[in-house]
Amino acid sequence: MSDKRQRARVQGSWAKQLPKHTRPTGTVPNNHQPQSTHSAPGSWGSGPQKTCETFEYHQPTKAVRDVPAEKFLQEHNFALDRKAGDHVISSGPSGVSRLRLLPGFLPPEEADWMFSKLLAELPWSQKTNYRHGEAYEEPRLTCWYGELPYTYAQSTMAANTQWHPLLLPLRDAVEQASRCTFNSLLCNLYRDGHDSIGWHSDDEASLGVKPTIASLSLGDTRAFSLRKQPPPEENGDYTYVERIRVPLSHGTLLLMGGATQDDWQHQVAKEYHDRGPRINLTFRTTYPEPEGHKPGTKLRFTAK
Ligand SMILES: O=C(O)CCC(=O)C(=O)O
Repeated sequence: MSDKRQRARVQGSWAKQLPKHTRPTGTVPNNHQPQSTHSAPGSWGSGPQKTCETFEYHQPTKAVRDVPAEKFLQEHNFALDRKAGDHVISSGPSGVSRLRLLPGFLPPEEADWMFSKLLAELPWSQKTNYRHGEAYEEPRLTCWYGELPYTYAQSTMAANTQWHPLLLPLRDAVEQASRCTFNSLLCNLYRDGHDSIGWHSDDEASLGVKPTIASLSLGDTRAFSLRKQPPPEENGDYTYVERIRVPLSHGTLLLMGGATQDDWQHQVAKEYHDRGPRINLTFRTTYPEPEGHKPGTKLRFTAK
């Protein structure tokens, strides 16, 4: 076998020849020790030996920061401030951010029946969005109800006043529980664990200031994650921000209110094990876009 072919077999044809003298990564040469010029990397005893190298500990120049542990918000988890299901997740200059979790808002049998009807009967379709001028298909199906169109990610869902008859009593029940009124509904269908929604805030100007969003989950449980907006000095780096995870199960209602859309982002990430379909109904209130306003303009920039 030619020398070249043999090397390809042993290393993989993409492998580059190693430079003759490489220093194993992570070794910190002691400045006071002369370096041996006879080093033989990879040798365990035969051939010319290195003089003994020592390691010096250098204090990191930047303070080491801990990444805060993710908090879990569950029915039985009262670690966060709790008052009748209310969790204050932050309070700052933009106000208090609140979540309210109502597991079993729909009893299981009603939720089962509702889920199959909505899965079969809502006009689900896949929306095309734009980011930096490039089109991409949303990794989920959606449909929209409301007297006004809804624009996000540079693509508009047309106004649709033909509410499915099941959705109107459901809206009444959600309004009663939240003591808010909602004139619109964005429905999301996650067909399996590969469907998702990326980090974003529901902060389009058309949703108004400090909106309350009511989100009802049906079908398989998915993890709903929140992360805090970093302070300006972090230049958009989310490494050290607070994070919260809320498993949203069949029949659970989650209310997001106060400054949550100003100070936090949320997502439902892809999962790499089997997940069945899940429907999420997010009741909102929409307002006409302000005059001269580009539809879909965000109060703060985030991509959906
Ligand atoms: O599916 C969910 O729970 C979240 C949906 C969502 O974030 C949205 O519609 O803006």
